[in-house]
Amino acid sequence: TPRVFSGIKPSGGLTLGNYLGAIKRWVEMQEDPTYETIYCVVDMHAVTVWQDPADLSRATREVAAAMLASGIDPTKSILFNQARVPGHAELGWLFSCVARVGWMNRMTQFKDKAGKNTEKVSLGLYAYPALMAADILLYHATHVPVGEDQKQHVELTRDIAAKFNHDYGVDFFPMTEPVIEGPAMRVMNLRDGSKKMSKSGESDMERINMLDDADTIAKKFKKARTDPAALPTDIEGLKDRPEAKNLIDIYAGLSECDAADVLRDFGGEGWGKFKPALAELAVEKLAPVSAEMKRLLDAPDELDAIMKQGAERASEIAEPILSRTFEIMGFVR
Ligand code: AQP
Repeated sequence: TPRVFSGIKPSGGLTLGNYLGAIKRWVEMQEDPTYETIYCVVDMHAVTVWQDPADLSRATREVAAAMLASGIDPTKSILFNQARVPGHAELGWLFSCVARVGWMNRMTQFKDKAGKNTEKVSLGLYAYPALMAADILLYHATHVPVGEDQKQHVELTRDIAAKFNHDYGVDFFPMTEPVIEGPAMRVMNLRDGSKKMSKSGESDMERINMLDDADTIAKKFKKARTDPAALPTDIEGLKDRPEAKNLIDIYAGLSECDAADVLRDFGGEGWGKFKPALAELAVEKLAPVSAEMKRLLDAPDELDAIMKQGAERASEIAEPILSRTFEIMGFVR
């Protein structure tokens, strides 16, 4: 059966981008009987930038809670955190020796995050795509649902698999497909429509957090940047209006329809009408999820037990694949 793997970094509170671009679609894939689904809190990726230890623990549980509260069912999917399965780090090292420095140099996310001053960034941030390839290929995952921002890293995963297979003359690692669908595949920053909405962006006003309360959500949408023109009546009218497009895409993502449907209802209206409707919709969709997240965060033992059990199931799949990888490479173990 096709196997799905995806992960979220516990590098801060989760955003609406993570929810619409990742978690919501993971639930859909879980419910599709064609797939076996593995979802991971990728804590080892989080420490590519500084994480206060207490924050890392909290964020790890928050990501797990968000997945569970959104409908990830640990009896249907494997849900665990990466640090509990050492095979990720082991295969990550082996893949660091397969990947080429030139490939890493082309990763736009690294360039965005590191800026010009690479003296100050960790080696891990640079090597992160090799660990991500290991996360996926440790399970021979065939499909990776991700936001558009991660497409380049999934392509790199294929390059690593192909080079490994070629160099060792085997047909061992599969060619993983990125699965990028839906209107909200890229949720943008509320203050700057050219940047994506990120957990670790500078200002809290630029993102909606999954745990934001109703008033905060309303305030953030009200202050979201837009141009002064009214909403267009068709999607053609969204060209060169990134902030307008973003808010309409968010509405479409939350209400599970297309931008064209949203414009059929709101085309010609002003932002004064649309923004409160958007805030109301976001609150309606997020409130039950955040209430359940809070309940789970008050029961860390329950969360930890679920992640531990998930890690045991993940290890059962990973171990034979990792052993075979060592064997193919000629390690004496
Ligand atoms: N803005 C977004 N729109 C759509 N999808 C998004 N994802 C993240 N932001 C958006 C998707 O969420 C999944 C998990 O991402 P991640 O948390 O592992 O890493 P990230 O993409 O680096 O997320 P952030 O929020 O930007 O974290 P920081 O600020 O810490 O780097 C992925 O599937 C991603 O596509």
